[in-house]
Amino acid sequence: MVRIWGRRNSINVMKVVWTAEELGLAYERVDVGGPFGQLDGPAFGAMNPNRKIPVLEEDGLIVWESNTIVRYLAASRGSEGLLPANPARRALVEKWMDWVLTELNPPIGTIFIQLIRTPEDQRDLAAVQAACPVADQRWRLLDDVLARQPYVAGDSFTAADLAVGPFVHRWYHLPPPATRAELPHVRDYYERLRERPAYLAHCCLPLT
Ligand SMILES: N[C@@H](CCC(=O)N[C@@H](CS)C(=O)NCC(=O)O)C(=O)O
Repeated sequence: MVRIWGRRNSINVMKVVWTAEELGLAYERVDVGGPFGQLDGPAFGAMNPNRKIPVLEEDGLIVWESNTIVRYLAASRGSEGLLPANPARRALVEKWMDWVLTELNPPIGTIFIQLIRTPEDQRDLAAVQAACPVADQRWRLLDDVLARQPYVAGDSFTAADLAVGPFVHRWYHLPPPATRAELPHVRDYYERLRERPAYLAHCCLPLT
């Protein structure tokens, strides 16, 4: 049985839970992190010395780093659809997973942490203002891609969408002064993702 450690409002936990659901896996999720704590304890530290969520546990195997967990789940279940075995086709999926970590997450993470997780009187609005145009640039790049194809890595739903999707909901629900450029293809993509029950149930949560 798969066990996923992490609170459900963590974007990286969402990605993993959504993957498990898309694969039809039986799994158990344990609330840790954020208000649930426990990341500082010795038991959690033995699983993940980074003291971050998510962590996946299966038959004695422990995996941390959400994208690696997504790849492990897809590959171990032989899901060619989510993660092709062919190296070239696989690279077209994986490059977007890395893009999320290195390009998309930093500006969105800054805006999210400041506007949602930081008390109003302690917010760094200059950091938000600096991050908004960077985020806009990242989304415009994706909008151009989605003008030519329905999913991030091509014509079908893949692990690239599992990495990008949770950010799309987050982006559309950030409050002012977060700004949002008009992005017709990202908007259509968001509607396409919302047709997937597991995306709606696990990634379209109120921002907390
Ligand atoms: N690169 C890591 C990032 C993990 C991470 O930053 N997790 C955050 C939640 S999204 C965390 O553990 N925060 C501490 C907490 O929840 O208490 C991954 O993709 O798994």
